[in-house]
Amino acid sequence: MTTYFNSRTPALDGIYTALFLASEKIYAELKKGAGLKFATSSNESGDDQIELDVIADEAFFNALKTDNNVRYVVSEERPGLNKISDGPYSVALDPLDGSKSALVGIPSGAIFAIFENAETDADFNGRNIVSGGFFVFGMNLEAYFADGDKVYKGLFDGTDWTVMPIEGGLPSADVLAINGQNQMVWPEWLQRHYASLLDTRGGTVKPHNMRWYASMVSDMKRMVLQGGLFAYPSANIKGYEEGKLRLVYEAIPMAFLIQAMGGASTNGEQSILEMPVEKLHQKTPVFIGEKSKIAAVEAARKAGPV
Ligand code: P6P
Repeated sequence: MTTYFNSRTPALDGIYTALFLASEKIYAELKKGAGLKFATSSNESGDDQIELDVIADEAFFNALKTDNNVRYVVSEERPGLNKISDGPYSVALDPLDGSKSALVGIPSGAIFAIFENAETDADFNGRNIVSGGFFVFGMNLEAYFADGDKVYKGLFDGTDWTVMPIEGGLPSADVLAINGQNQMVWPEWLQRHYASLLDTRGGTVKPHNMRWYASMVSDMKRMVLQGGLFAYPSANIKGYEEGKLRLVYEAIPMAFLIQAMGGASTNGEQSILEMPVEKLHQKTPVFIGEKSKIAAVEAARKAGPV
């Protein structure tokens, strides 16, 4: 079998090959227009699905279900722990993130995390993750991921993958990726911090450019290439009390990748990789980015309301 990426063990090599092959299948379907049609179903969190959501989930599941190094596959699109074998590794997938963006041509993608010796929901946490990152289904098929503490990017040229290390750590830029829609119902400390990041009247903080793709893989690809701060806070409106993004399927793999580059993450109080996992589909406030920007978020929360 082709090995697309030489990881640290042959078992992990096989899992990467399955993930890369599945991403090629999904990308081919996207190019044929599968990203443009709504499915008649919804996922485990009640989100509407487009046809590509279902295709993507099946592509990854079919690629992994014969791998006897894979113990469980868990997916944002499916309930529970899907037992594959008694192998050492489990794979968590957001098979198509930003699918609504795919409908309007913004790059979507797939987010993956590989965990060691997971047995229950609680084991899919930031201490057990050994690899994590994402594929981008955009102008090209790309991959950005951390394998242990090493970070790589991959490009598929239609036939083969070229995977190379990302050197130099996380870049720095005053860019803020956030959807300001819910700002009136964010906690007061966050409303104040958000205003300080955008203050162009010569405040203490250099004003940030705002960028928001509403596609986490696209916003995080920019983060890998330029730096900055990504935030999806909680908001006390229906359904966002704990935030919108999923801890296991989105926050942990992205935090693992950016922290491997020298960045940091927080839910406002602690690193996302230190958070206990109660339920596979639980949501969390997410702040991921440059260490100094994450420290400023936690300091603003600690300072609380003035
Ligand atoms: P909003 C896409 O639906 C997603 O899960 C992430 O990819 C993205 O960052 C976020 O939700 C966008 O949320 O509220 O801006 O549409």
